[in-house]
Amino acid sequence: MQELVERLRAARSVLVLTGSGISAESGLPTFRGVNGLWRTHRVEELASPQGFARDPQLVWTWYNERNAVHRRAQPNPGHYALASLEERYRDFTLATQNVDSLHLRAGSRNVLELHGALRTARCTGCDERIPIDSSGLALDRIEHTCGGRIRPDIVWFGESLPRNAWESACAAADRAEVIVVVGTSAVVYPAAALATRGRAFVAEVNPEETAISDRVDCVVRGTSAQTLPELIDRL
Ligand code: BV8
Repeated sequence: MQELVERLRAARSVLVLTGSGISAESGLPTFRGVNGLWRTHRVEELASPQGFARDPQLVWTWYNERNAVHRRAQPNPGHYALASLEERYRDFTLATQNVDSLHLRAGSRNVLELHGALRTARCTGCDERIPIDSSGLALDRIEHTCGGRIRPDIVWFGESLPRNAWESACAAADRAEVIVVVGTSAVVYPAAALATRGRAFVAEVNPEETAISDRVDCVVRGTSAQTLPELIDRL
C-alpha cells in the first residue's frame, strides 16, 4: 500500500473504478461471488432485453426488490473514504459499475454511472424518463401511453453504455496518473478496460485475485471498507 500512498500524494489526476464489491460491506450481494446475484438468479431472464421483452413483470419484480434493498442499505466506510479522497484533487473521477447510488449517498460528486442506476426508468418507445422511488415501479405502469414499455434505466448485456459517461470515463483514464480499481472482478467490458487504459499507475483493492491482477502495478489485498480508510489516513 505504501507505493500507492506515495503515488496518490504526488498525483494531480485520479480515476477510481468501482464494482459491486465496494457495496458488499453495505450488505448488498455481488454478482459472481458465492451468493452472488448471477449465482442465485437466471441472469438471461432478468437482466437482458430479451428477458424483459418476454416477461417485463418478472424483470420489474426483481428490480423492485433490488431497489428496495438498495434503499435500506447504507454507504460503508469504503464509500465515505472515496468521497473524502475526491476532496483532495481538482481532477478526480469516480466511474462505477454499480446501480445502487451508494457513492452519491456517501457524498461523492463526480460519479459516472457506467451501467445506469435504479433511481430512474425509461420508456422503450418515447425515451421518457421516470423517477423511481423506494416503492419501485407499479407493475400496472409498465405499458406506457405511447405504446412503449417502461424499463429499468440499466445497461444490460449487449447494450451500449451511456455515451457521455463512457466518453468521460475514457478521458479520465487517459489523463489519470493513478487509477484505483476497487471491488470488481474486471470481467465485464468495456468497463474493465478502463483499468489498464492509458499510462497511469494502477492499483487494485480487492480481497481476491481478479482478471487484471497480473496487469496492475500494485495489489492491495483486503476489503474496501477496511483498506480505503487506512489509505486515506496514510495520505
Ligand atoms: C457492451 C446490469 C457494446 C446491471 C450488468 C456479446 C454481445 C455483446 C457484448 C458482449 C458479448 N460478449 C461479451 C460482451 C461484452 C459484455 C461482457 O463484458 N460480457 C462479459 C460477462 C464477458 N459487455 C456488455 O454486453 C456491455 N455492453 O459491450 O456494449 C455492444 C453493444 C451492442 C452489441 C455489441 C457490443 C454491457 C455490460 C453491462 C452489463 N450489465 N449488469 C444490473 O443489473 O446491475 S453487468 C454486472 O457486472 C454489473 O453491472 C456489475 O457491475 C458488473 C461487473 O461485476 P462486478 O461489479 O465486478 O461484480 P462481481 O461479482 O463480478 O465481482 C465482485 C468483486 O468484488 C470480486 O472481485 C470480489 O472479490 C470483490 N469483493 C467482494 N467483497 C469485497 C470485494 N471487494 C472489496 N471489498 C469487499 N468487501
